[in-house]
Amino acid sequence: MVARALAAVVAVMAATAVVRTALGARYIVGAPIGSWDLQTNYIQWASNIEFNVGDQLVFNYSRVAHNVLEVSKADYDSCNIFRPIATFQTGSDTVQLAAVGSRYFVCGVSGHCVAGMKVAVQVQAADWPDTHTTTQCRSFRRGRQRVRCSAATSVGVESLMGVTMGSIAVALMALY
Ligand SMILES: [Cu+2]
Repeated sequence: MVARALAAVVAVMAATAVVRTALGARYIVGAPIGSWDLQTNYIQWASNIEFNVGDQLVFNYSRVAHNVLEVSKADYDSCNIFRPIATFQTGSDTVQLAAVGSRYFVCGVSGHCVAGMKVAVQVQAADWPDTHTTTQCRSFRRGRQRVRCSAATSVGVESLMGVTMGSIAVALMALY
């Protein structure tokens, strides 16, 4: 019975880990005070957020008034809008932050970048613990059914699962 319960827990935790790796945070550029416009201070906006790999930027704006160009650092600094790395112009554009490093975006409408419509984000490695002491549990029967747990150190996303499973197993142990 405990083994079946643990198997269910393992399945649930595995599913959760996949979802959490696939879905990062979603940041609407300029929100909550502003959006992608000529009024928002994007240096201030970005300074309040820690961007991680797997997160998304969403640019919401009027497509008749603005657009979004991803540019190099040099073109971001000089507001050169003539050699974009990527162009977005739907009015609601999602940009994946898929790798560690800096990303630079400007509005490509003449004069808007110079007026401050530019945002730079520094993307860091996702917040997974690199190493973690995890607890592994197995059920066994000696007189009555119990769960035995042992500690181990492991690496990566699985370690987070291990910690959560361990704490749930401890909670299960308390039931027996
Ligand atoms: Cu603009």
